[in-house]
Formats: sequence, C-alpha cells, structure tokens
Amino acid sequence: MATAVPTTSHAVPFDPESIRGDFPILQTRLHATDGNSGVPLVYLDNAATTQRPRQVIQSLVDVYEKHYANVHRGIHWLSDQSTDLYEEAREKTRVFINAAAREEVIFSYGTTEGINLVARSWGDANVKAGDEILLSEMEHHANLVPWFQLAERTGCKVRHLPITDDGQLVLDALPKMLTDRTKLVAVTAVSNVLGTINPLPEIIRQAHAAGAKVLVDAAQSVPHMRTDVQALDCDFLAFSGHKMLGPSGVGILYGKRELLDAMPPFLGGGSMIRRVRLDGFESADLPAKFEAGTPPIVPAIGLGAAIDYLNQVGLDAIHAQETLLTLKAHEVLEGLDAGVRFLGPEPAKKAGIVSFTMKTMHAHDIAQLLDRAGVAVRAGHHCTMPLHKRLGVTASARASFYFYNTTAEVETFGRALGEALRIFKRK
Ligand code: C6P
Repeated sequence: MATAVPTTSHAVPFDPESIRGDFPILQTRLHATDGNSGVPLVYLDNAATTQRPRQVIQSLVDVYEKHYANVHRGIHWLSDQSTDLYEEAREKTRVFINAAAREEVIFSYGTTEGINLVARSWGDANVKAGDEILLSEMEHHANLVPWFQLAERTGCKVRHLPITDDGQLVLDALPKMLTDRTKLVAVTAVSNVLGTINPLPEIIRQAHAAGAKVLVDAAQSVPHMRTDVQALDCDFLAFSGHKMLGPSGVGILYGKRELLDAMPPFLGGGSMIRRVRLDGFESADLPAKFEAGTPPIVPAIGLGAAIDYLNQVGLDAIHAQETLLTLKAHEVLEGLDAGVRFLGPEPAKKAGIVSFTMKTMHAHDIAQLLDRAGVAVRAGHHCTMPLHKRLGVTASARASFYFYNTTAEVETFGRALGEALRIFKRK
C-alpha cells in the first residue's frame, strides 16, 4: 500500500532485544517452584492482544496524576488539559492512517463497536430488503454478526466471497458476486487465523466500480503495516487500540466525511447533541455525533502514546521483523514429525500469524502443554467458526507475533512443541 504517513526508524539494524527492555511484562518468569525460578514468558498471542511498553503505561499514569477530567464539558483548566490531550490523540491517529480530516476519526470501544456502528447507522439508513452485503469466508465474528443482524432488521442478503483451500480470497469470483444489489463489501485486511494479507486495492476498485461501499476490518493490519486510508480509498475502516500497544477499551472508526455526515447517530446521550428539546434533538457535528456519553478518555490518550512508539520503531521495520518470525515458525513446525497442517498460505503471503493443527494432538492440548513451557498461544476457533468449518476443522492452535518477539523465542516454541509431542506419546 502506498502511503504518505511519516515513520522514522528505531536503531538500525532492528534490534528486538533493546526494544524488549521497554516492555516490563516480557521480563516475567512463570511456573516458579521452590528452588526453581521458573521459565521465561514467551508471549505469542499478539493477535488476541499485544503488550504495552513503559512509555504507554507512563502516559496513563501521567494523565491520572496530572491531567484527568471529563472532556469537552468543563469550563475549567483541568478539563481543557484533558480535552487537549484527547484531541491530540485523535490528530496522531489521523496522521497515522492518513485520514484527510479529524472529523473522519471516531473514537469507539474497539473494532467490534466500529463495525456495529456502521451496520446500525449506515446500514439501517441505506440497506433495504433484496440488497446484498458481500463479506468473505474468512471474516471474524465481529464482521459477520452485525451484518446478520442487519439482514434480520432489513431483509437484505449476506453473501460470502469464497476462499481457496490455502486460505486466499478467490478474487476471480468477485466480478460475478458484485451486482447492482451489492450495497457494501465488508472484508478483513488480514485474517486473524490465516494471516492472509488480502488484496484490498483491487477489491475496493472493483466494489466502487460496481457502486458498492467498502468497509475494511483492519484489526490485524493497522498495528503491523502502513495504512493510508486515502490511498486505499476505503469508505470505512475499523481497528482496536489494544492490538497495537494501546490500552483496551479504545478503537477507531474511520469513515469518509460525506458518509459520516449523512449518517444518523448510533448511540444517543450527552456530547452527541447540538440541542435537546422536550420533543426531540439535533445532532452535533462530527466527530462528536458518534461519541455519545463520556468517551474512553484515558485509553484514547494512551493510544496516542502507542502511536508515537510505533512511529519511532517504524512500521516497515515492524513488518520486516514479523516476516522473519513467520518464516522461522514455518521452518520450526515443518521440522516436527507431527502431521502439521498450516491453515493459510505460504509465509510470503501472510502477516505474523501462524495457525496450525497436528494429527497427533488437539489444539487445546497443544496450548496447554506449551503453557507449561511458558509459551502463550491461542487455541480454539478464534471467533471464526465459519472459517474453521470451511477448512474442515473445529479448532486450531495459533502463534501470533509482534516486533518484540525474537527468533530465539520461536526456537523455544519449537522445542516446547517437540517436548509436548513426547509427553503426549507417553500418555
Ligand atoms: N480478534 C483474536 O484473538 P475487538 O475485540 O473489538 O478488539 O476486535 C475484534 C476483531 C475484529 N476483527 C478481527 C480480524 C479480529 O482479529 C478481532 C479480534 C482477537 O483473533 C480476539 S477474538
């Protein structure tokens, strides 16, 4: 994706060891017993949520200790301080994704809320019985259920672009599936299970040519690779702060200004109004129109600090480190005599997510035995039941990386899997 987002580089060459010093939790040792200091934590569950550097944690402490009050309300010094920091975080986010205007950057509680906002507000106003919403077979439940709910309310139809057996979108099917009834294409930028990086520019070009809008679920892409919403030309894009070093409880919905302007508010309450009478209300201007009630003030400010940190490391360096780790994980898993099946394409076509099954061990056993060695991975359906059904499995194990992971940790993961297989054979 081309971009105009400025990023600077951390120490060159990229050095995860120096970066790890910024993350207190990565120094954790677990399973200590008498006379044994335990094993180091190897945190490979970053697609679920990432860890936070000291700089982000300190930004939260600073706000609570020095600047905290409600925003956009008080006519007092402290409220002005808090409001300035909150709006500064919006501006940092705007630059990070290269949105054209601050009005296009809405603070939400996360990707899930952002998608629900679009389904409720834009969907209810623009979609009617017989219209179609086009998703894909690899979507997270957060990008499925809101559209099923829209279908229940309006009578529209939800369709799914198919995927290949190795977890890539069947792009050739897109022209036929886009019809004059297609109102929206809602697709993930990166699958949280397959790791597949989807060809967004081509999907968006075709969807627009067919007269459809496009929503991008960017939960697994914005934290890991440069994102430029203007170059992409997407209509909506949603992501979560907690997957990019930020606090939980904050996310972003980007929307093109003319679309957001025309949409009715999602939630009603304080802040989102210009005027309230006993018989009705007028909505506030953007972005307040979509930020009803007291917003996630401190998490949003923490997200701003996370963006500063990511910019300092550099998105290109982050992506390169994750590519290295993904390649290494494939190598390590291929070296095991365990009937490993990778879910998803070859490493070159994916982000830092490696999901797999083994002939001899269930995914939950894998995760449990890895935990004994201090290695944290996720097991289950990862909120993608239809995708797992399509692939013919009920559950998978998933190792997912961030730039603070090292190749030595991937080797520990491999050794721990080898040991788990030996334990399992003995049982
Ligand atoms: N996936 C995972 O372990 P929230 O929970 O709103 O921050 O994000 C939802 C979401 C939406 N889309 C994608 C592609 C996602 O990966 C996620 C969150 C986590 O894979 C938790 S299920």
